[in-house]
Amino acid sequence: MLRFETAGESHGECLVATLTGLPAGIPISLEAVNRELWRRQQGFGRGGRMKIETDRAEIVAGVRHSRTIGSPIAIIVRNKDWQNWTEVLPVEDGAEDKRKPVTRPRPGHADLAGAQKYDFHDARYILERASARETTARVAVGAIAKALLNEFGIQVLSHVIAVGSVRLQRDAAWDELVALSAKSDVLLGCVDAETEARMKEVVDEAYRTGDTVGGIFEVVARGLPVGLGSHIAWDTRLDGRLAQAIVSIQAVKGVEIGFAADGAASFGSTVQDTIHYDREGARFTRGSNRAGGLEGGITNGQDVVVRGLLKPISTLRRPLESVDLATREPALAAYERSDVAVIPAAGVIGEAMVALVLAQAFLEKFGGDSLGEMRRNYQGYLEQLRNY
Ligand code: EPS
Repeated sequence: MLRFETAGESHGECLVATLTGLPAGIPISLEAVNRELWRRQQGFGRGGRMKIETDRAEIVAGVRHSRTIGSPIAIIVRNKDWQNWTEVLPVEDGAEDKRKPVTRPRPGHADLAGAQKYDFHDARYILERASARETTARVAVGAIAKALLNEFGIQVLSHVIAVGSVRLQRDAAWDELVALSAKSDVLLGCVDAETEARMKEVVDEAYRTGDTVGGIFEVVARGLPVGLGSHIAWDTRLDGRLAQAIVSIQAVKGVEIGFAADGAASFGSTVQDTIHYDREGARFTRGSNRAGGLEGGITNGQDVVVRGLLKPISTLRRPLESVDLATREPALAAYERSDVAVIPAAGVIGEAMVALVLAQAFLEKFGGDSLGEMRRNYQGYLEQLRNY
């Protein structure tokens, strides 16, 4: 069973991630992990924190001589900003007057609900962990999951299909996603330059007005075999597992598998992906991929397509109405600094989450203690499919 955990506060010493359950022998490139961390930091609309941080992974367990050794992998990403917070968030008591209590909770953030639940009168302890800074750790382990999937010809990429009300009006080709992922200058992660320019205008407006803006990212996984996940139970259905993974990303409020929203507004005759057979290639084919590569919670061999619907970030430079936790008087919500738009970064995080769920499903089906054992299991299954 592949599982991961993260720990770390946004302004603490570092972020930590562990990943357990990978077989031995998977080639790991630190450069590739760091590239993913870099991608997560990009995009027009990111805030001042990204100028402070240059996220780099330190793999401290589970990888030796550039390969996994089967034991738990542990990764650290240090927060450069920590040096500015040593007196604010010390592990031991520290000076009371150095603390930076947050008593004016931000609508939309975890501040108020978290403070009530954990019985804090300072929302700092909540926001430090609720912050999307935590996703740095997810992207680090997601890069390791991608390394496993790559060994089996599976790739996971993303792009931005909407920023505010501006939406990409065409399909994106796989090659465009590949080109996007290789770029060294990320604007808004959209494959269409004209649409991206209009997306930028929306973010510009949010900058001007002290507002924030949300959007939609799409994650596409290519190269998957038929048969990951299962229809047999609610928690084995891969669509449900992917949905949970995506909605667990900070600021994501909705998820769509394939063309779910369009499908709900259409008749069945136009929505389902018709089945055909290619005798020369001896394989089943489909007339379209509106199901997003999943039927009955099982991969059907088409691209898996998952979208995340991101609300605008809840920290606004022009703060919303709130109440001071100490006085109970009306007050404007707290503001230190924040991002204005994070949709391309959320796409990279979405890739990591999808890669982790797919790697987990892949290991359930083909798992072994070494990469070689997994390959044999996988080849045996492909043989079964060929003989079907
Ligand atoms: C983030 C770092 C944070 C925020 C953001 C994500 O840095 P700081 O709080 O120091 O500015 O920019 O977190 C939030 C969006 C949030 O609401 O907390 C990061 O590394 O992605």
